[in-house]
Amino acid sequence: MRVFIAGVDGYLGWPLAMYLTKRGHTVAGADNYMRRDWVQEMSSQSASPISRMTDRLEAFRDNFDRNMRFFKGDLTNYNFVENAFRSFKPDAVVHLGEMPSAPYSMIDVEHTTWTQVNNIVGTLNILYAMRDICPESHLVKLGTMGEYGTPNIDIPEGFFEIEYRGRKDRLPFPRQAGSWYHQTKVHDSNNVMFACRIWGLRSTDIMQGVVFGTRIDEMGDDQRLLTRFDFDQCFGTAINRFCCQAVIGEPITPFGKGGQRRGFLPLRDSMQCLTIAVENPPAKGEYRVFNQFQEVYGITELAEMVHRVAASLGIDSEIRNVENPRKEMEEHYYNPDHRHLFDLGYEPTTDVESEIAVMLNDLRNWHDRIEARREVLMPDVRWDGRREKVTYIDPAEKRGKIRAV
Ligand code: USQ
Repeated sequence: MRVFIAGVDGYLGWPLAMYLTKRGHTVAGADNYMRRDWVQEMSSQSASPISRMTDRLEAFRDNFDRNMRFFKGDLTNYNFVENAFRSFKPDAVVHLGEMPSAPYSMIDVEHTTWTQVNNIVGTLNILYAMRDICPESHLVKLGTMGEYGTPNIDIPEGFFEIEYRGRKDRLPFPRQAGSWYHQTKVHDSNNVMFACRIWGLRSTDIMQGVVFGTRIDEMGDDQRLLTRFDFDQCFGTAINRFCCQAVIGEPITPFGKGGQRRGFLPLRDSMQCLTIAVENPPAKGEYRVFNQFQEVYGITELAEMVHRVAASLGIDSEIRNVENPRKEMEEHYYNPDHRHLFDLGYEPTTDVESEIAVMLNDLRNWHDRIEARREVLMPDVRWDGRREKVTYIDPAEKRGKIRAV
């Protein structure tokens, strides 16, 4: 298949290009390197030393014996998207090209409005270009489990049967996102669903959980193929940050009570799941939703797991809860379905504990790069609009709170 990856320079996009190529697909990618700029704006850098795109493409050729076509440009520019699709003629478009950080979107009005315009306009441009240039192609759109929020009932995969005043229907499950960023994914979902209905496009909307991990096997030992790995408050996800904290001897920081539950997925399994979606397109006009995660864990459980695995590798770490800069439920019910991908053959390749060991070993090699930006670990972007570093919760208070969970 000819697969176009929007956002090919990112944490998921770059490894996905390799993973798909290894499976015989022809891959092209687009990016405008914004992720590199955002992380720099946070005064941070990738823990893994990533290469420039020209070096990445050369390494790609050396390792896979094929060229990957690369289009540099901005998805909010319709002409760019149209020309890229005309020239590459994709069978599938994997859309990873959005601003992915909840805290970044909460900084101030400029960051909020920019995030909303960037994400929503980029997706609309892709939908229009698909309609006009490749209407038979399949859009694999990266959404987020965060679209659903944390309702006090089970979460189905996108739709549920509901009976109301004696009548029944199959309707989209309510979305209650927790940040302006997560809201952009909700708006995208509505727009993609509408485009499938009116234009007969086909799409898989992926509600992905929190991804973690430093590598996939396809990278081999070639350092030029490394994907990025962020640990700052905006672009680092929970376990990734916890591992970096452990490696440089900073406390591991569950926010608030640490009873938040989320679906988690190793990077390797994210690649496998996105590929399953690409290789099993829905029918024309169909809009389907996959909940994409391996297992649900509580944040404290994960912090304890990182602490335990680190100890087994001779790394001494401590867990210290900090004030929660977000407005979110810190104890809640969470039981999302995730059957579709398993039905299509998803087989988890690793368990969280083993993957954490792999990560810690990699991160030890990049110790100095994390150490050099140690100050970016403590968050100061708060959901109430204040920009003020959080502080550690008093240990006695913390113990009381954890017992209550
Ligand atoms: N958290 C901590 N301590 C930290 C960092 C995070 O306790 O140092 C907590 C947060 O409060 C939250 C949970 O961990 O309850 C997850 O936070 P996160 O920063 O790992 O993930 P999130 O902001 O939800 O966003 C990430 C990706 C985003 C994706 C989302 C999937 O950045 O692109 O959409 O995961 S999900 O979480 O299912 O919405």
